[in-house]
Amino acid sequence: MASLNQVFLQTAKEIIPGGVNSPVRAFGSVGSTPIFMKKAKGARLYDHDDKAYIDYVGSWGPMILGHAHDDVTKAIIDSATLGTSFGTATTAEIDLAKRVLEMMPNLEMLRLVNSGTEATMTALRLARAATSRNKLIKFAGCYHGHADSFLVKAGSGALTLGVPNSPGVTDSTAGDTLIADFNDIESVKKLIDQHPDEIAALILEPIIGNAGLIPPNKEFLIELRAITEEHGIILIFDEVMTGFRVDIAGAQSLYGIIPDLTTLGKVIGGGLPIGALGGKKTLMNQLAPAGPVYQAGTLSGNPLAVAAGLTTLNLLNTDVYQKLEKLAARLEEGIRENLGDLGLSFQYQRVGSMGCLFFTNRAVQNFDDAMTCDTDMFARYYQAMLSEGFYFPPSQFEAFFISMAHTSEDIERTIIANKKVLRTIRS
Ligand code: HOZ
Repeated sequence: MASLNQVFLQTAKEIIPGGVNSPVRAFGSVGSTPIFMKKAKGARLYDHDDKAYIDYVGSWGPMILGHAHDDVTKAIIDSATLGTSFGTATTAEIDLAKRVLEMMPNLEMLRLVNSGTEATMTALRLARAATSRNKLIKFAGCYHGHADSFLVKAGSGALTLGVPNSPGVTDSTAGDTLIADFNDIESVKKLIDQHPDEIAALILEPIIGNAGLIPPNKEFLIELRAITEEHGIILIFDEVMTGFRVDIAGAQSLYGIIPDLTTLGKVIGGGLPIGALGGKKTLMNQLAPAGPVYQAGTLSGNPLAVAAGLTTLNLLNTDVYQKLEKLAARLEEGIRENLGDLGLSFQYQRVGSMGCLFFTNRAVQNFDDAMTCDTDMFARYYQAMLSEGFYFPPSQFEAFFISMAHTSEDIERTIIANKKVLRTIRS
C-alpha cells in the first residue's frame, strides 16, 4: 500500500512542478522523496503519520528560536488582528529597522524586501548604478538566491540538482558574472586584472552555507576588503544565512570586516517571508524614492513578517549565542568521536550553530573540494538518520542548523543515532 507521503506526492506532482515549491525540498539527491510535514513545535517536525523528527533544517535557517515560539506566535496573531497588509508605511517597520541597525552597527540604513533573492538582486542593481559598471564577481558554490545574475556556478538546490548554470539565463547576463574561487585571493586578483574598471560588485556568503558549510580564512576576507576598496568595487556580504545566526552582529562582526552592502533574510523574519538590504547612507539613499535606483514591493515590510522578525530579534542576546555554541560544540564532539572510532573519512565543518558533515578526506576550502565528497555515502547516511527520526537537509551541499529549542538530550540522542547509523553504513 502506498504511504501517505507517496499519495501526497503523486497528487502534488500533477499540479506543482516536481511536487514541491522549492527544489531543495525534493530529496532526489538522497535517493528519496519529500516528506509532507503537518506541524512543527520547538525542535520537532511532525509528518502526517504523527511521526516526530528532531529538526536540523529549521526552515533552512530562520527558526533560531525553534518552531512556533510562544512569543513569536503571539506577535503574529496580535499583528494579524490589526490587519494583514496595508501597503502603507508603518511604525513597526521603523522599529525593525532600528533594531537591525542597532544589532549590526556597520549598517546605516535598511530597506525591507520580501526574500533574500530580492535583497541580493537589489544590491547588485544598486552597485551597478553607483559604479556605472556592469560586471559582478561571485564565488563558485555560493548561492545568492535565484535572480539570473547569480545562477552561475551557484550552490544550494542549483548545485544539488546539477544545474548551477540554469537554462533560461541568457549568455549576456551570465557573461557579466565572473567566477572566482573561495579562499583564493589570487583568483580574484586575476579577474580584476582582466577586467579593469568593469567590475561593479563582488558578492559572497562570508561563510558559505550553500555548498555544505565552508568557513573563510580571515586573511582572505581582509584581502577582499582591501582589494575591492582599492578598485572601487562594491563589496556585498550576503548574510541571508549568517546574519544573526553565527553571531549577534553576523559574520561581518565575527571576522571584523565592514562590507559596503549587506543582504539579510531568514532570521530577521522569524519564520515569515522577509529580506533586507542595508549599508552606508551614501549608497542606500540612491534607492527610490530617495534616489533613482528602482526597487519596490506590494508586501514589503508586511506587518506580520515585521512583527515576527522584531520579536525574534528582541529575544537574541549573547546568552543565546553561548547556548547555541555549547549545543553545537557538543554535537560536533560526539560525531567526531563516532567517526574517528570507525575510521571513516570526513570533514566536520562548523561555525556556531551552522554545520556540515562532508564525507571526504580532503579539507574543504572551496567548491572544488566540496565536489570530492562521497554523495552516495551521504545519501545512505541521510536516509538512515531520517528513518531514526532526525531531519537534516537532504543534500550534501547544504548546512544544518541548531536552534534554541534543541535540548542537550536532543543532541545526545542525535549522537547515539549517528553512531548506530555510521556503524551500519560502514558495514
Ligand atoms: N538558502 C536556502 C537553502 N540553502 C534556500 C532554501 C530554498 O531554496 O528553498
